[in-house]
Amino acid sequence: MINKIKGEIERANKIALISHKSPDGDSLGSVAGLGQALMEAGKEVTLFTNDSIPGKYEFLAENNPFVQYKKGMGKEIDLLFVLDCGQASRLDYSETVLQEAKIVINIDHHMKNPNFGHINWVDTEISSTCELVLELINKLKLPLNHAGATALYTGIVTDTGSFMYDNTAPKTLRAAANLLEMGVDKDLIYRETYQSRNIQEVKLLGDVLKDLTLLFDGRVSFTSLSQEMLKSYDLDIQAMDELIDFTRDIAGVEISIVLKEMESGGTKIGFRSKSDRRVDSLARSFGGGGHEKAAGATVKTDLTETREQLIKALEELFH
Ligand SMILES: [Mn+2]
Repeated sequence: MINKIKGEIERANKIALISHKSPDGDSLGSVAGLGQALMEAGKEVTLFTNDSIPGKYEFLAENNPFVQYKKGMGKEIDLLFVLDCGQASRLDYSETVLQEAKIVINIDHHMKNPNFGHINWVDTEISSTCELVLELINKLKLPLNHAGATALYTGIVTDTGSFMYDNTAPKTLRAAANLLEMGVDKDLIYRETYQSRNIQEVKLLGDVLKDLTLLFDGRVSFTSLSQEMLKSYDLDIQAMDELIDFTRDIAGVEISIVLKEMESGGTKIGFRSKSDRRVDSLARSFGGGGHEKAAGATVKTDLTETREQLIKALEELFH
């Protein structure tokens, strides 16, 4: 596997990397981390995104030249890395890049990744794509600079819930320690990622929590955000992504669910679990995917209908 990837990197003149829609720290971090290493190695590299970068990750954009992908831009690309992307459809409109680029390497850690690349390195046991990318960089002996190390540390921190989730293995902490030894400013990363909340989000949080419902004897928490609520606080659908962790952390809650109404009228569903009940299979039954304890789906139904369907699915789960 490593040798195959090595051969493709050596052969390629133009390399691009791409993140998934609604990018998180792991998605942007892995693209920037591997991208920086390839740039340091003298390759011509493009860092594609297909969505706006959430405010809390803007600090990554300061040192990494992200470019918004547009149809056709992949035609000149010899080698494309798709990172942290559990399904090709997570690329949204930029899925066309898969046909445009000559060779596609898919590196990921999501369950049931369908191996849509020419080369696929999927490790569902590892904490984050960033940890996997660091392993790749070390094995290929690629040079990692400060910006790249910062990006990888960001992805490891965010995908492990600051080293709190059970995907945090001894080797995850070793990887993080190696990055800190390279001079990564962890305080800056925490401040930007967790301590730079938008005041409008905090105010909306107050409103949303008033309508929080607990179902199944308090084992499931439900919250919904309509477009109207988001707009009245001047926020978009990417906002309030910590709400789901907040409601998961209520005593007795095993699964937290947050519904967000999309501009199109459909619904984005987020799932978190802190028990043995897996949410990845639940997400898959709604056409989505993810990890055992953190997953999501996007559906065409509105908030009310989605909620009804979810309650039916949960009745089976808790039966
Ligand atoms: Mn990830």
